[in-house]
Amino acid sequence: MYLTSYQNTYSSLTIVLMLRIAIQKSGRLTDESLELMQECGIDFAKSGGKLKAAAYNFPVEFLFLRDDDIPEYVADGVADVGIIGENVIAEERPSLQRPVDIIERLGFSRCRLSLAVPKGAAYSSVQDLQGKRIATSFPNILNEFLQQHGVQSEIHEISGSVEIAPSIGLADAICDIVSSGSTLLSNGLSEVETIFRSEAVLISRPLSPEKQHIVDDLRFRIQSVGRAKKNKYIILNAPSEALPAIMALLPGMKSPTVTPLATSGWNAVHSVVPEDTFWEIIGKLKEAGAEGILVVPIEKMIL
Ligand code: PRT
Ligand code: ZN
Repeated sequence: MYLTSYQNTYSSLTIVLMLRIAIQKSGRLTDESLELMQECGIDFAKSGGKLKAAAYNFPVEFLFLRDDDIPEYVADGVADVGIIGENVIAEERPSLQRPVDIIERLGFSRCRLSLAVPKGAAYSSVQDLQGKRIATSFPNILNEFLQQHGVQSEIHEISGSVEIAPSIGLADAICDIVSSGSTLLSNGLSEVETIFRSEAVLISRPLSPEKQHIVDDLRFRIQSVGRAKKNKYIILNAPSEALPAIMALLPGMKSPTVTPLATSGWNAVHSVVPEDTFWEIIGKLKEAGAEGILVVPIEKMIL
């Protein structure tokens, strides 16, 4: 049923037009990028070392690449869009020959780019890095931050194992990606400044109207999946006299659904509650007289 209506929509496009999406071949972004495509209802077979895969039910083709190559491939038109860490596109953007924009934030692979110094080193502000050597794989982002703060440091660009640079005498400080902080800790470093916050993003080059139409459809699906993850569906029982107080706590998508129960004077209330205020609202609902509260995950949420 779904497939039929989909084919009707795209039947003239599938033969001639495919949107090429670049995805990291193997790394921290890979699993969640593929999972997102599946949640968006896009089916394809990814087998072993293959560099390409076409979807069966959506006009896209995946290219599996190293993450650092994705911005340039998108800029050059080898791919149309790509999923990449925001830190990578921010770093590479100044050297791209053609425009590439972030068109959707994807909410996974969150991390931060931070400055760190050896534990015990004197540090009170970024001014303390004046004239110091800083090792990093992100010289452009670091340079911009230092310029904003009027600090001149020696930036040493290294491509990996940045965290060992101070202990081997290569640098006085580092600027690297931090997630849990355990890598810094085990290398005797203290995080002193967060200079950039990153998450996975969808990037795109300017596209023809036909390809843009496919991107718009993809973004619509991504947003529906993202919205669903940020909300919970709740069902509860409430006595009629408690309904005004309960309804005031539950915005729902328009307003809550209220249906009478077989027991007179009681109602079932259905609504949607944002994940971030969920526990607070549940507490208030109980206080207002709600009982038998069921909480159900939402798969897609289409406004
Ligand atoms: O092989 P390829 O070039 O494709 O991949 P890669 O090795 O360059 O990148 P990969 O897969 O490690 O990371 C891809 C993206 O994931 C990054 O560009 C970030 O946007 C995001 N990300 C999220 C991270 C981390 N978390 C992360 N923790 N990237 C790297 N790290 C590393 C960091 O470099 C440091 O060595 O993990 C260490 C710190 O982690 P904690 O948890 O100890 O703080
Ligand atoms: Zn990489």
